[in-house]
Amino acid sequence: FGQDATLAGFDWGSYLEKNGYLAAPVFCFRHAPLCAQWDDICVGLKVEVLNSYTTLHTKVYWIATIVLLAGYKALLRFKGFEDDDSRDFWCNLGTADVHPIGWCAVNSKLLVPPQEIHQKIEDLKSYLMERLVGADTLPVDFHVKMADSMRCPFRQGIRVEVVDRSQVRRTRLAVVDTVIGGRLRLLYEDEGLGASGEVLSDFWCHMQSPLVHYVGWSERVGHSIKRTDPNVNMGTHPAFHKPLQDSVPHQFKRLRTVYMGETFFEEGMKLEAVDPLNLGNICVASVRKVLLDGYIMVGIDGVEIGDGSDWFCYHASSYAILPVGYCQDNNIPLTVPTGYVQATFTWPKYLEETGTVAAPGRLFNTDDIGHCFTSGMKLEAVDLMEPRLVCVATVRRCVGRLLLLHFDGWEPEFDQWVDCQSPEIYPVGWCEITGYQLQPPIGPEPPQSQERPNPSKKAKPF
Ligand code: MLZ
Repeated sequence: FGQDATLAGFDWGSYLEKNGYLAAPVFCFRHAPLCAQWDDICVGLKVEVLNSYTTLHTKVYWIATIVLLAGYKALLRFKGFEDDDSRDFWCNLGTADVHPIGWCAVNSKLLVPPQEIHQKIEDLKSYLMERLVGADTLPVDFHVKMADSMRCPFRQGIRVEVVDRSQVRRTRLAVVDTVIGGRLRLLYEDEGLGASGEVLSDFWCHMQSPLVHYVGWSERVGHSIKRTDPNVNMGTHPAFHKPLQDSVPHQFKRLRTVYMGETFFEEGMKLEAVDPLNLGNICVASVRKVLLDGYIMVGIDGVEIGDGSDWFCYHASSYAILPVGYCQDNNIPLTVPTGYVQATFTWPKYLEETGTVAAPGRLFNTDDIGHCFTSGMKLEAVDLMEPRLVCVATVRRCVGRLLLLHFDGWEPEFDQWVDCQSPEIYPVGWCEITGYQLQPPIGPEPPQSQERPNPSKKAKPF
């Protein structure tokens, strides 16, 4: 499964232009390469870019102006075309042969205008001087910074603890097989290989994902972990060839410290939580167990299997746990336990009936941290149910720090709530830069139905 957007003929530039879509700017994505530098990248900047409108045999460059930005992609217009937009072209600032003004001079490259303009410009030298002195351009270290921000502390053969996709309440030891753009392809170390040595199942996540941890984490916080079956041998797979190396805490993102003193989450307290197996639903939920370091196990009320196998671990600072009443206050449909009706469900009644209390609101990380996403913006987002797939997506709603993402061309059942700082969402053009495959929209948008995702339809885990 999975398609390659480029092979499928998908092109971000024409997709956005044709439909008048807006892309989320790079500076919205804190973990994304060049995020910190992006404040200075704007429409009007001038660059030196490869000029392919020439019959010369050597590579030559010409000056262009950014006329539009979409994530990492820029719509460029060569100097000399001025108001003529017929030759505008998209290029990815992260990958293209595009440089700050002055780069050609320093690197002994030729600045040659496209044929047509050449005839119009009498004195090239004074033309360039006039137009370029003091022009805003890319920072000189743009490509160096880009390369820096692509560095990653993970490589093949590093062991981690990661959620077990067949039983989400526990973790399992896995080994990094591939790293692309900070996303890790993980192989469970006792999954076994197929008859011809092929991998039977893998798991993808970004290195900053809350689902992946250093070796020893589960034991430390009291999370359950599957014991590795010593009889399974992965030895023939390249990821297992070299001696494995255990990952350590500093390779992972530090979570905000929470104080678990006098008042913290307690077993039985009620809350609202994003259903880990149906990320478009926010449900009535309970704290099932309190672990260490600010982690809690949460169960969705009414759908629990009963043996705790579908409990899910969330950190107290997670976007995915919310105080009771959050959905109502924010006009989000709350998924209620079977036997209840959304229209008549009220928290006070439910708490009374179940003899439980709501988790105190101050324990939740619902502070408005501020972000610059708005609904309608396009981006590249991981389908967290099939986390290998990075897809063309749209921000459908923004509520506090939560974003409801829609996958273009897919039914609304596939929509997912994510954190605005999720490491699994990327600016337009990220796949192209990292060499990750992008999933294009499948067909046109399905007709907008009024129906909500059906809470009883359990998606398969991840
Ligand atoms: N196996 C799945 C893939 C869905 C991927 C959707 N991504 C937005 C299906 O076809 O149902």
